[in-house]
Amino acid sequence: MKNSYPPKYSEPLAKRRRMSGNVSESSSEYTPPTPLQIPTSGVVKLYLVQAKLNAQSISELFSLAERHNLRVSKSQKDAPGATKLELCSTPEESDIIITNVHMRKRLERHVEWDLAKDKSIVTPDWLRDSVKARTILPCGDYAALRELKQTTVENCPNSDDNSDDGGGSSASFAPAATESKQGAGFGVEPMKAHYTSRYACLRKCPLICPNEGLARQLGIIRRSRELEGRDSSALSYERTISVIKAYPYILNTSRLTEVSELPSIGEKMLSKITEYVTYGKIRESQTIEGSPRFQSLSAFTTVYGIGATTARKLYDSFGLRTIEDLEKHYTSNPPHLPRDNRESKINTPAPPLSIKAALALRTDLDEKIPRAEVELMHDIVMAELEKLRPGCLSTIVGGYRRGKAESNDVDIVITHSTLESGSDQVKGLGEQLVNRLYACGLITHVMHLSGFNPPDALRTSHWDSLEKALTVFILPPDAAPKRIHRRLDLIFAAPEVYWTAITGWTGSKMFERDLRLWAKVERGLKFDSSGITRRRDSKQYFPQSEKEIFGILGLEWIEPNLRNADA
Ligand code: 8GT
Ligand code: MN
Repeated sequence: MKNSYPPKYSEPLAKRRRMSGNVSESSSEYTPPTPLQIPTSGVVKLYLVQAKLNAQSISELFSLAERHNLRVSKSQKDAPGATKLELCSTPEESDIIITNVHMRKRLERHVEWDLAKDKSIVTPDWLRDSVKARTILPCGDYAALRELKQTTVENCPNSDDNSDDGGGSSASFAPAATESKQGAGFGVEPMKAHYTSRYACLRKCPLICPNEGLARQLGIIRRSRELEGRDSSALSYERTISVIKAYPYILNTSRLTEVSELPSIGEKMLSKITEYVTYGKIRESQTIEGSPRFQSLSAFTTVYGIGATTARKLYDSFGLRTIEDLEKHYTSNPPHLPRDNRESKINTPAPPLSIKAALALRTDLDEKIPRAEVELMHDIVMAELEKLRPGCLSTIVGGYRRGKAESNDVDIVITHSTLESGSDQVKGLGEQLVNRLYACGLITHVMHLSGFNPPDALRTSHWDSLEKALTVFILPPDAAPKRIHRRLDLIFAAPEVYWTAITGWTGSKMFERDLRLWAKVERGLKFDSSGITRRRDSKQYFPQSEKEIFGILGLEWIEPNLRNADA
């Protein structure tokens, strides 16, 4: 196996290898384990940056890379194949770059920065430990450069490291050296929030920020990218917006240099910001806003069940331009149920919200909900719930919890106050409450009703820790002179996951995205609404307050009204 791959070694290395001989002879400290004798199912290509490595190490690493087949992850240990490590001669063709260089400037002498961001860049210990563990270990734990840690995680061939929701674990193979880093925040000083942080969950974003006008103009471009299906560009704008939302000073020309150094502000974003600071507006945002296509696609996607892809199809293939066109179209072409509906385990007499029905309710659903009405809706729902199952607890989450004066919908997390067998009290409650509210005339449609968690090997015992019901609600005739249909989301959480559900549903979206990313990249934890799991050994945490959650994640607690990281 040793000679199965003939890498085109660069001249100096070939010389060094000859000088130092075979690794098993020259390396006194390391005894490689017997290579696994299992068939290969894939190849992971490695490129070794030789700078800052002595001849012996280079030789050792080459030998390790050539001799071993590794499992991709522990969770795939029963898969028939293994992955073969292969050396390659250029960084371009590699999956993983191994280097002892820890400074950007130094690395750029060997690997272009843009290319480096597309790879996992790890220290030599990643290879040594992976071979020892006979598994491709999560690359993020061995990131060679701090500023490339996130992309190293994202590009790691280990699916546990790579997948946001994979939930697998490198468990017992995690090296002792990374123990403290992978801990659950206990004993680790919480990271202080600052507007220069790379993570939105470490930046304080008020509802209205000093540069709100700029955030909104960038928000128009973001929305347009989303409508056109340009998701990665949309995400770049989303990231920039969330950085601007946290910037505590009014932007002017003298601050542009500082802003250019903030995370997620590349050249393109800086030019938009400069344009705004100079002229008070961004030309592209104005052009987009005036564009008939943007106006039509925006209007179409306000209808529940119509996403960006459908909106483009209606515009491009069917030539529709206005909501009236949509109404005609869906009258003559009976609409399919939204995908969500068919997949959800709806077992309730309440009708689903077809696109036709959503069109009919559009003016209602478009109207914002003032805080007082959010509270009234909550009280009415909880009064009905008390009759059905006494002793439930609830928290209004989403934009309301973040202090928004008006919301687009109402999100409520519900649990039961009995800790003992509390999940039995909550299990199946979603369906019962929805049926009761429908029978009372308070719920008119149910779009989705189901357990929340996607199937996940690690979460089999967690099946019922969350259930959610996405519905349309209307106040009773005696409660409001003007009755408007409202979107109401009910999330039912077992008591042990009540607080993670509250944190997971408070938002904003970018804050949530980075909370999950931070947990994974910086703390070796998987955070979501149904709990916190340590990736190394699948240990689960069920914090009983929000501050405890932030503590476990090693983060300064940020109050909900400073989590407004989206435009
Ligand atoms: P708005 O309702 O006024 O528009 O504002 P919002 O309350 O911030 O938005 P939202 O769309 O209602 O979402 C509330 C929060 O719940 C967001 O942070 C979002 O990330 C989160 N959220 C969903 N759907 C789901 C879901 O299926 N699972 C989890 N865990 N969170 C979700 O919107
Ligand atoms: Mn909401």
